[in-house]
Amino acid sequence: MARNNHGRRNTPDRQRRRLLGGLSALGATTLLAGCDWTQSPAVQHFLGRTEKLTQTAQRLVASRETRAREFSKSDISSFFKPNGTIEPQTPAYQQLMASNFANYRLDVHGLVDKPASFSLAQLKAMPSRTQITRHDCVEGWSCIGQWTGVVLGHLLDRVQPRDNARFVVFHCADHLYGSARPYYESLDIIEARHPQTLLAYGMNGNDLPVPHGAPLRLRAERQLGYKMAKYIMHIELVESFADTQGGRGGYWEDRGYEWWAGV
Ligand SMILES: Nc1nc2c(c(=O)[nH]1)N[C@H]1C(S)=C(S)[C@@H](COP(=O)(O)O)O[C@H]1N2
Ligand SMILES: [Mo]
Repeated sequence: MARNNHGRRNTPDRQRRRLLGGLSALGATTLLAGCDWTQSPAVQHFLGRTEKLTQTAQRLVASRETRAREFSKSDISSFFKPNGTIEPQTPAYQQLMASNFANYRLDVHGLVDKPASFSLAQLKAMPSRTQITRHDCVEGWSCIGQWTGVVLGHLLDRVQPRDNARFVVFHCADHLYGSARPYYESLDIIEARHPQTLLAYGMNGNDLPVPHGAPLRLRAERQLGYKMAKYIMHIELVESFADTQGGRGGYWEDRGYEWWAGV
């Protein structure tokens, strides 16, 4: 498996340490405050709950760090089913496609200190990762494919999200089923900074084909297929979804699907 992990990964670790530090500080304060009254059933109950809370939080943090299973080349599906939009019809996308995406630029904006715009060549020059993973669609089918792309965490380091940036929103080119507004999706910062979360420009060793989201699509390997936005045109960092389309964080979420779509 080709690996090229230069992405700075100290930031999520720092976040995790801060959270765990905060939790143990909470525990310590509770214990320090303890005198005889700590023997009362109510306080015992509270302490028990605090401990349970700490365990739950730790388990949650741990599970959010687990990696999706990676496969070998021989596992790659001979046919990977394209789903949803397979070729955006907007004039803007059609023009990009006609020039083989030479004029494509990815804008990153919103709650960032350094908004930026990247060409495909610039994205391809950034730290990349190649991974073979299984894609699970809510419709019940799965396919295994190999993806190559920029580690999203690296891109975030470049634009420097502000402290109040909680979600990364991916705005796409296509209007699925003729919807008035384009497809969009979102991840929280933890999922966005997961080492297997990529903005992929390559599939199975070739350029990402149009049916699979050219020139750039999300791979968030621990999530269901609908989270993995294809045809990404710009990326926005936000504090909440209140001002984005239906306000639920994604095209399908606005139509009733779960925002958290962990597999
Ligand atoms: N822009 C956009 N992204 C999208 C979709 C879409 O219709 N438009 N469909 C989603 C769904 S439901 C799935 S299963 C995957 C399909 O990816 P694939 O076409 O590479 O199989 O893309 C997801 N991302
Ligand atoms: Mo899907």
